[in-house]
Amino acid sequence: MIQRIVANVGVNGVDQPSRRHRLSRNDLRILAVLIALALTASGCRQTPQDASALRDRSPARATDTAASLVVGRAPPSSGGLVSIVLLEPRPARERPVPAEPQVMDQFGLAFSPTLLLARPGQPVEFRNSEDTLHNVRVYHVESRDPAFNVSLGPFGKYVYRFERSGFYAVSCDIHPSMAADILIIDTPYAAVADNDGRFTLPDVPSGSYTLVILRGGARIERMVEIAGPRTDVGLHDRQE
Ligand SMILES: [Cu+2]
Repeated sequence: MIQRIVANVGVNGVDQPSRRHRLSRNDLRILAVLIALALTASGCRQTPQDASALRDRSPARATDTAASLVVGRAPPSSGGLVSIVLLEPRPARERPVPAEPQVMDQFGLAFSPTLLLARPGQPVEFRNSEDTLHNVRVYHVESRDPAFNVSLGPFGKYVYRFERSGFYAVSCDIHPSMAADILIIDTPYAAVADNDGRFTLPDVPSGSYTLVILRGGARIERMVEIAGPRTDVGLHDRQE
């Protein structure tokens, strides 16, 4: 059952045969717990030696201003199973919530992408890019609390800021086949890998991080050092 956790999720709006099949609420709950555990674990494993070593290695925080493009490869998608990639700074650092919105579009009677990541407080812009009336109904999966339900006329848009972390289910009542998911996650660097497993995380300050890859019920984790304008964190070939 756990293998289905992130099954049937479209990646970056790329069409997949089963992209309109939303994750089940149980699947989302399990994945939310996995992600919470991953974040907690990566935050708790820091030792005093780690902290002093980092301080010694990064005088005057000069390295924080050197941003790197981080690329890598998670296990590729198969059967619609995709990887979610998280990069946790060690030690934890504050990073301002981006002012630019994440965008979820409605076009061709489908949401795009069907899995969107955003941070708490970051604007999420819902668009209707076709000459059809849609609505957007969103609720928090774990609590089942409704977030909002708005009507979106042709070429309309609506901006919402999610404050609570977790998975949200997105649907359109007018077109019951339309469904998507939003993951609100308070981690500075998170991405959905593409079908080949490739991911990019831009503007990552130099330093030590825990790289966490979640795919279905599997969790891959390792320490990485980010430095220079581009860092390739390599290929992860462990499937389970
Ligand atoms: Cu619709």
